[in-house]
Parts: sequence; structure tokens; C-alpha cells
Amino acid sequence: MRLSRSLVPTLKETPAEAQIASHRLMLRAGLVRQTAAGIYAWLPAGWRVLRAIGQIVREEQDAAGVQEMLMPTIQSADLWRTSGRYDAYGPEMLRLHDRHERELLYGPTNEEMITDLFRQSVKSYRELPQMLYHIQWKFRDEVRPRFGVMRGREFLMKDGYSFDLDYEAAVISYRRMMLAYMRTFQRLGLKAIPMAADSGPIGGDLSHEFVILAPTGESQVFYDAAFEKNDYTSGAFSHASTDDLERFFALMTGSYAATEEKHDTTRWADVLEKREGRGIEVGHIFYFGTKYSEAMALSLAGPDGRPVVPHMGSYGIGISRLVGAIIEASHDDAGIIWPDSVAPWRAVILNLKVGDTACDAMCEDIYARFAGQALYDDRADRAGAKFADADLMGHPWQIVVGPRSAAAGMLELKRRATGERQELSVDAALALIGLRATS
Ligand code: 5CA
Repeated sequence: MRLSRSLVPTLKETPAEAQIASHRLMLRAGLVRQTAAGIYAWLPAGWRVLRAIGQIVREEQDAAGVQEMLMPTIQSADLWRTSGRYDAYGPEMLRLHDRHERELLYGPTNEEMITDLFRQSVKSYRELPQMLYHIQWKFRDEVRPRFGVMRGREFLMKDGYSFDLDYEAAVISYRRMMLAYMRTFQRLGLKAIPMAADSGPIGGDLSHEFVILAPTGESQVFYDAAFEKNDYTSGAFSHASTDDLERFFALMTGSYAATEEKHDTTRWADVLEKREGRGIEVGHIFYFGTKYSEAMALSLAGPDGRPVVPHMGSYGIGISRLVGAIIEASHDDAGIIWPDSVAPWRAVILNLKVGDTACDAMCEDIYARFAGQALYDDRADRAGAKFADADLMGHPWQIVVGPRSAAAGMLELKRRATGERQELSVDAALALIGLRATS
């Protein structure tokens, strides 16, 4: 994308309404704009980040054997009456009427809908186990939407659902999803820790929150430093092996980790390497047995011909919240520092003298070779303003092209995360960035 003709409205001033770093930086870097309280438009750069996160979530769900589908945002009130949650959900639910005065709602989550869809089509225990997910907008009329996309009213969630024959099988699905989550967060450049949690309005008796550390987190968290040492993507654990899943779950639950509500000072005293800080909840998983299947009369023909009621779980990741959470975990005074895996563009090309033949030619060449994966700052601005915007927007690599070095066929490459700079040829720079040479 050429910055001169892009809707990336960066701001020099700090917006007064933003209280935390990620909210300030998301507005200043031109990622989002609020269109109504707690509702945001995702501008091109922000949308690219949201898509990149969604894609990593999707790949890890697919790898764990979870089927992707798409359910609508608008649901019928009658569906929610079958589980008893229509009245129980309270004022957080956005309720609507259509022209025939039928009661509808904007979905805050999808347990009822998936149970109903499953009930219509699945008849036998032989079709179990199954896991399904979608990535869809949700609406919750939060009393206090705040911190930008971190607690919005409209937000993007990956929600997944599992159906199993009995408790033992459901626990395997739960562990499989936990492994998929740890891999996902690692690929997003985050250190996430699963913590035993209350299950709130979703219900159920086995539940974990996935918390990442950031000074502005909403709750105080306590954990064993052992969590920082694990590598979940190395192949040490396979989704396909129940033994691996058991070993993985033992590792996750064997070391101490708790939020304020569940903190146990006696057990904490025995932890050798203590870590404490503020945490942001980026995901939450629940096993709730037959709560919805029973209420909604989902029953299948069992192995001995008698009806069985499937055991279910649900699994959420706050995709839009993750954009804010990643920034909270990765920024400095100058701006965002995107992990390579979610950056809107892998690199920015800074043309320090637009109109200079050597600069323009070198920049155009690099831009073409990136085939859409680089942002080209071709604005006729001062070099200082371009440097400041590049740091603010947090591109992992800055390719700096000035008239003197361009004439000699060289550029300067800066790594945003370390500030390290080096003089390189175009080919050497692109090789370092990891771009496949296209010319
Ligand atoms: N049905 C279950 C799992 S699919 C569920 O809704 N769980 S949840 O309520 O915990 O939400 C899942 C995730 O969505 C949370 O961990 C959080 O990361 C994100 N989330 C929840 N509320 C908001 C909100 N108001 N703004 C942004 N993200 C949110």
C-alpha cells in the first residue's frame, strides 16, 4: 500500500479519551476509530492485524481437528428461551424486533445455536466426537465499555464448541483445545498462562482463563515461573495422542497459576520461583457437561440403543481484544512493536526524498518485490515525520532509502524491536527480512 493514498490517519497528539497505552496507540497509529460507544471501525492497518490474528487462530483450530463454520450474528429469542438464558442474560443482551414484531437478539455467544444445529442433524453417538468453531462478531452491552477494543460492546470472537459421548471423552476435547490455545498464543508472540477460573454465565465445572501479562491488566495474577519455559509448538505434544494430551494437561495444571479470586496463599508459599503481575484475559474455555444438551433436548442413540445426552464444552478467544493485548505487551515510548506474525505489513519502505531519481527507483523496485507485504511511505513529508510514524506504527522492519546511499545502491535497514541498524544492498536486506526474491 502507498501511504500517500491510504486511510492510515496517524495522530501526533495523544487522544484525551484513551487511558491505556494500547488504546492510545491504536488511535494514534490509525488502526481503529470509535463509531459509537464501545463500537469500532477497523481501518486498513487495523483490519490487517485483526485478519492476521484470525488466521493464526484458524490454522491452530484446523490443526486440532476443529471444523470451521459461520453462524449468524442475529439470533431468535425463542432459541434462547429453550435454554432459559433469554431472561437470565439480563441487560447485557442487545434485544431487537423485526417488522413482524418477532423478538431477535444480537448474539453475545452461540451455545444455544450450535446445540440446536447439532440436534437437527446428528442422530447417533457414532458421529461423535465433533468440534466446531466460527469467527464472528459478538455484541454485549457492557456497563462500562473501556480501554478501546479491550472491552468493547461489539467485538470479534473465535468461539468453539465440542460434543462428546461422556465425561472422559469431553475432557480429551478440552485438553486438545487447551493445547491449540497455547500454540496459538505462542505464535502470536505472547506468553499466556492458563489459570483455573470461575465459569460465570456460561456455567459448568471445569474452566480455564488464558491470561497474558501486562501492567494495565484488569486482574492481579500469581504464577510459577515454570510457565515461561515451555515451548508448545516444538512438536513435544500431539493433538492425536491422548497420552500427550494428558501429559500436557498435567504440565499446565501442575504448576501454580491463579487470578486474585482463586489465589491460595498456602500453595503460593511453596512456589520456588514466584511471578506476580497484572493480567489480561485473552481466552476462556469451559466444560459444562450436559447443561445445554439437556435443557435443549439434544439426545443421540447410544451404543446400547438407549438415548445418550452429549457432554459439551465451549472455547472462546477474544480476537479483537488480542490486538490491544499484544500492544500492551509489546510497545515502547515511540509506539507499537508488532511481533512479525501479526504485523499489518512486514516492512515499511521510507523514501526520504520523494522526487529523487535514485530514491524513487530503489523504493519502487523494493515495493514491487514485496508484492503487497510492505507499506511504502511515499509521502512528500520530512524524514523526521516518516521515522516517527514508522516507529509509531510498529512495522518489524524499516527500509530507509536516502539519496546518498541510494545513489550507491545501498539502504539502511532498521529492526524496530531492537533499534539495530545496518547498511545493506537491496538483495541482502530482503534476504534478511525473509522475503523470497521475486526478481
Ligand atoms: N461462550 C464462551 C466461550 S466461546 C464465552 O463467551 N466466553 S467468554 O465470555 O469468556 O468470552 C471469550 C473471550 O472473549 C474472552 O476471554 C475475552 O477475550 C473476549 N471478550 C469477552 N468480552 C469481551 C468484550 N466486551 N470486549 C472484547 N473482548 C471480549
